[in-house]
Amino acid sequence: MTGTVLRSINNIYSVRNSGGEVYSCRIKGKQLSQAKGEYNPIVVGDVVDFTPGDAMEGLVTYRHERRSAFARWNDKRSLNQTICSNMDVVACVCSVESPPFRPRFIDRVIACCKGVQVMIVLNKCDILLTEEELERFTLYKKLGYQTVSVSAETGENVKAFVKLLEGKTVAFVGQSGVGKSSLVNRILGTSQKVGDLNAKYNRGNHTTNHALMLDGPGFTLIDTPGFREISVPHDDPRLVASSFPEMAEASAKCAYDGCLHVNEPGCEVIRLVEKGKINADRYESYLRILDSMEDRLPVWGRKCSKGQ
Ligand SMILES: Nc1nc2c(ncn2[C@@H]2O[C@H](COP(=O)(O)OP(=O)(O)OP(=O)(O)O)[C@@H](O)[C@H]2O)c(=O)[nH]1
Ligand SMILES: [Mg+2]
Ligand SMILES: [Zn+2]
Repeated sequence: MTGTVLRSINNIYSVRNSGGEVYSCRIKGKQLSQAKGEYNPIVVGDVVDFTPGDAMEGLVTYRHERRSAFARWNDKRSLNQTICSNMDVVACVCSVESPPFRPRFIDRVIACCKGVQVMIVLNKCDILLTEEELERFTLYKKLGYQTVSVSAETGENVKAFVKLLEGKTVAFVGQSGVGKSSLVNRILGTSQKVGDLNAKYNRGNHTTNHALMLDGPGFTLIDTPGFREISVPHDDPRLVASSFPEMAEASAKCAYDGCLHVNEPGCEVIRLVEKGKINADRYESYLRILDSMEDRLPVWGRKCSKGQ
C-alpha cells in the first residue's frame, strides 16, 4: 500500500492511503535503506510504501523519492534535518513584531528550500513595519518572490492569501512566534495550539512541536515547528548562491566558473554590490551564510571561501 505521511511523532507515522484511511506506522526493521545517514528517515509529506497489519497499524518499507524538501542543519546532531517534503510552495512566514522582522532569517529559510517555490508571508500586518524594513520586504517582490502581508489576528488580506494557495500543498515555515499556527487556524478554522510570546525576549516559545499536514478546501497546509535560529544544510556552497537570484543571475559574468563571490578577481556580484545594484544587506546576509558553513565545508570549500 502507498500513502502520504501526515504526521510523525516519536518514530510513529500517520500515513494516509489513497482511500483516505489513516494507518499508524513504524519503520520495518532498523532502518530504511533510502535514509542512511539522515537525521530523520521519514517526514511529513513523504510518500511511502507500507504493509498494513492489524488494527490500522502498518510497517513502512520504502520511501519514494522526494520532489521537494525543506531542510536545515541540525547543530546538535551535526546532520542535515529534513522538516517536510513534497510541497509545492514554502510559505516563509515572518512577522512585523514579536519576533521582529528579520530579513536575514528569511534569506536563510530560502536557502533551506530545495526544488520548491518560495512565498514570503508577512504576518501581524496590524502592526507597521518601519520604512527601512518595508523596503527590505519589498525587495523580495522585486527579486521575483510572491509576497503577501496578512494578519491572522484581524483577518486582513487572509482571503487574498488563501487564493494563492489554491490547488497546492503549502508548508508554513519560519521563526517561532511569527504566527504560523495562528494563520492555519484563521484559514482552516482549526484550533492548533497557539503560543504566548516570551515578553522578556520578544520571541516565540516553540509552541508547535511537530509538523502536521492539514486539509483545506482545495489545498493542503503543513504547519511546522518554528526555530529561534536556522542554519542552512551542509551542501555545496554554490547552492547558497543559487538561492540568491540576483547573484545567480550576475554570476554568468564572473571571471571564474563556480565563483563564490567572496573576493575573487573579476567577480560581477562584488562589482554590482559596489555599484549599489545588488542590495548590500542581502550580500552581507549571503556572506554570513557562507561563513556559518565554513567549519562544515569540505576542504576545497574552505580554500575557496577564504580566497586562497
Ligand atoms: N498582533 C498580532 N499577533 C499575532 C498575529 N498572529 C499571531 N499573533 C500572536 O503571535 C503569537 C504566536 O503565534 P503562534 O501562531 O503560536 O506562532 P507560531 O509561528 O505557530 O509559533 P511556533 O509554533 O512556536 O513556531 C500568539 O500570541 C498570537 O496571538 C497577528 O496577526 N497580529
Ligand atoms: Mg505553531
Ligand atoms: Zn562572483
